Amino acid sequence: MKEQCPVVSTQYDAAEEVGRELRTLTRRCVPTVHMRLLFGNGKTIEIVGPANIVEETTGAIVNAANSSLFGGGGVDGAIHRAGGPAILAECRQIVSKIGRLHAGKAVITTAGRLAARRVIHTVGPVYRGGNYGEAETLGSCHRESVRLADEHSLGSLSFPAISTGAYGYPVSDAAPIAISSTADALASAQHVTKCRFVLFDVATLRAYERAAEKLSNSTSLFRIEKANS
Ligand code: AR6
Repeated sequence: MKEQCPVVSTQYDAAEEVGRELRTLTRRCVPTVHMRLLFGNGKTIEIVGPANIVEETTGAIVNAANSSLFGGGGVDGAIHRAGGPAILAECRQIVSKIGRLHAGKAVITTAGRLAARRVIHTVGPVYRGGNYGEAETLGSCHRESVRLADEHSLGSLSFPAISTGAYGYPVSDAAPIAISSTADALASAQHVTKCRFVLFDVATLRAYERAAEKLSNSTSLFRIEKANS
């Protein structure tokens, strides 16, 4: 009898392990939409997470790049690793034609091996306290990305939390700018009908949810639908 205990416990551990793996897989395949911002014209903004943007199946995913467009860490590194060398090759061609990409601007490339059709590379502002035009530059990243997706007849695109990692932008300040500038650009887009904020961690996710709720109190442009409402 005594000898059976470890066996039972091992089976239990194995079952638990399988359960954990299944939960992880489910999370990976179907990232949760926590909030939908529903616009009068049928367009939507979704707030999603915790999730990995490289798994998105939208028309384009947005890369928080640097001006060299030669790759880096964070979401930039993840996108180049998952998408493969075709993305970097096209970035190099672009830089050889137009030079370094200024903050607030955006360019578009292939998505290589990714499920999304294209990658839009934009350069967010490095946060230096907030008095160096950071808000305007961050807004421009979002507007330019939507405009470029629209120019390429894409119906949807996914954003990470641009500038809030290595570039140091406080997420509580960045989130309202990201959402309101995206909403403005989405309103005038011809082809883009859906934008998703795909957020890597819970703190960033919550900051975006709070920002959306606050914005909804001061605009009639959209109404909010929560996942559990
Ligand atoms: N999916 C979604 N979001 C992610 C992922 C992912 N796979 N990986 C990280 N994030 P950062 P920045 C989140 O540093 O602040 C690079 O080296 C991350 O948790 O990637 O604009 C570039 O080459 C954070 O919330 O971008 C530049 O040099 C957000 O993405 C510089 O970093 C942005 O973090 C750009 O810095």
